[in-house]
Amino acid sequence: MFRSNQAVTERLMDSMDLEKERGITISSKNGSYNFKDYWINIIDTPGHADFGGQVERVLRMADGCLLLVDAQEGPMPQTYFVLKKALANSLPIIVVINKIDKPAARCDWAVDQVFDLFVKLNAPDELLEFPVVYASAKQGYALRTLDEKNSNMDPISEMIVSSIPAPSGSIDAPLQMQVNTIDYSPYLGRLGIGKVVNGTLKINRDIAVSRRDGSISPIRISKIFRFEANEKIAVSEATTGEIVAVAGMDDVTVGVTFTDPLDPRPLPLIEIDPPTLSMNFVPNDSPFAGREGKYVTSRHIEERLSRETLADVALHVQPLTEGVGYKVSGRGELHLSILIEKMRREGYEFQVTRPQVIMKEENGKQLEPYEELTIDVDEQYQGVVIEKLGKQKGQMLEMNNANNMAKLIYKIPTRGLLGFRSQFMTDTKGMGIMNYVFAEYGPYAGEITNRVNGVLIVKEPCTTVAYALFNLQERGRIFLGPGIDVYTGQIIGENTRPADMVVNPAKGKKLTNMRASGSDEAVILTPPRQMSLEDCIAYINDDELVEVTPASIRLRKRKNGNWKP
Ligand SMILES: Nc1nc2c(ncn2[C@@H]2O[C@H](COP(=O)(O)OP(=O)(O)OP(=O)(O)O)[C@@H](O)[C@H]2O)c(=O)[nH]1
Ligand SMILES: [Mg+2]
Repeated sequence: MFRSNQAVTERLMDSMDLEKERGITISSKNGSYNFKDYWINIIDTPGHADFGGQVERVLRMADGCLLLVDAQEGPMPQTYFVLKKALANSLPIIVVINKIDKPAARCDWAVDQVFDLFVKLNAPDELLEFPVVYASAKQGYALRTLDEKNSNMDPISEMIVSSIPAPSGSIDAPLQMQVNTIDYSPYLGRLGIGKVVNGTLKINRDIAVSRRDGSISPIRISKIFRFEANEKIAVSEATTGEIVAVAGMDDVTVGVTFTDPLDPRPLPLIEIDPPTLSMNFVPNDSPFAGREGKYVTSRHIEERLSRETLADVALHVQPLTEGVGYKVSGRGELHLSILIEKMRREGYEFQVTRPQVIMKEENGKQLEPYEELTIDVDEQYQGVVIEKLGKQKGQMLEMNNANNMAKLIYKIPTRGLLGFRSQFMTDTKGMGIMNYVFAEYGPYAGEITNRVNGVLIVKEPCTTVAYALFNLQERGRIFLGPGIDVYTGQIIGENTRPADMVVNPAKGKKLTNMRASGSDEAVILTPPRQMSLEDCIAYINDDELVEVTPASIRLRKRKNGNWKP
């Protein structure tokens, strides 16, 4: 779709800032391209299990799937998850073994692993003969067989044309288009994205909308856009099989159907797996409240959260029964922390509590969510990882060692994974890969301690001083540097002991007339431990909060907790 002189960035469809920064897809995107006489619509989905809610709903727009598998790593837990969803929707599947340029690529092995996965998921026999294409997305070529030479992606497009049927549906049937994704444009407001399943959608015609609650009411669509390459092009109508974005319905939500007012035929609602993790979002009541944020009231927070639930059906928001604030439930740590990060960048300021997994009760027994965790790690770090996972109540299901690498598969309570990622990255010096996916609800695994150490708490408002921090280093690990304003109750470090300790990070040296010649003037500080948003969320206890503003992330003690200045 691009002229030869056009610059095309890597990972073109990962257009959000956060996606570029983190190198992962967060939101599903649409695009399309021309191949010979065909117009091929593509939908990119996130792979990470925390965003699985999106996979469930965008699959409704698809007539087939490309299942991407790394030629060296083989299928991942999320491959299992997305394949399960694709099979449940009876979609034809093309397996793309990607990254064949990697020196350690093992294509035949990867195909065998995918086959095993199909079998494990009870795929119908006809799907077991899935078509396979080999590719290097990075170098821009695809191959039908490993021994051929080729320098373009045509084999994939040919395979799409030959193995994925054109959209079914009839232009003459009454209109049906279900909204599967929401996009937002500052000029047009909310856009509903979906596939025209039957009939034709036209602007400024009377159509009906069937909402999630079953009500049907008239509506007018003011604009229709089709996706060409990665852009939106305005059109006056869209017919059966096209994936389009429509403007004009301000409160459009995922799941609504646009249909014929004379013969309304709502499409079935989309089923979404339930959330497993929740956190409270409360207005900021720290001494620094309102200093850095643009939107700070509980009204602002509510408005923003309810806007998010319109677009993200895997997210649930309820007002708290005790106190002001909202209980926000989602699919995992990443799902919620991305939401927090998005809000913070938009100018919101608020506080969040320690994440809680969502328990269930069955026959009087308490059940909690478990994940299947897969770890690939250099053998030298295997011991420390196994030890940590044991403490987190993980049960090892499988362990395979080959070429100095260990592959570990665990079943572990979702609770046990909170904050584990950053620990894992440190323990394995960034050389490990971990992936997890929701497995099932199982028996409560017992107490899991998220940290054994107490914290260092600021006694009174002050500005941190290097000399004081230097002395505090002996007591624990410091989270911030000198010259920073802090307040009573703020957490600035971790104690080496289990108890909390109240400290004064501004305590200067007693001045005397006697000065040793310069030697004690300059102190050398250990660099502070940088805590990311995810680190902070995983770190706090029940009597603590993470204060989130556009400029800062602070840890603090709750006001009415056991702690006293
Ligand atoms: N060597 C090699 N690396 C590749 C190839 N394709 C992608 N990568 C790299 O793999 C990494 C992940 O690529 P993405 O396109 O973000 O993968 P993804 O499956 O979309 O990831 P999520 O959307 O987060 O699930 C990037 O660093 C790419 O540069 C390939 O053909 N060869
Ligand atoms: Mg991606």
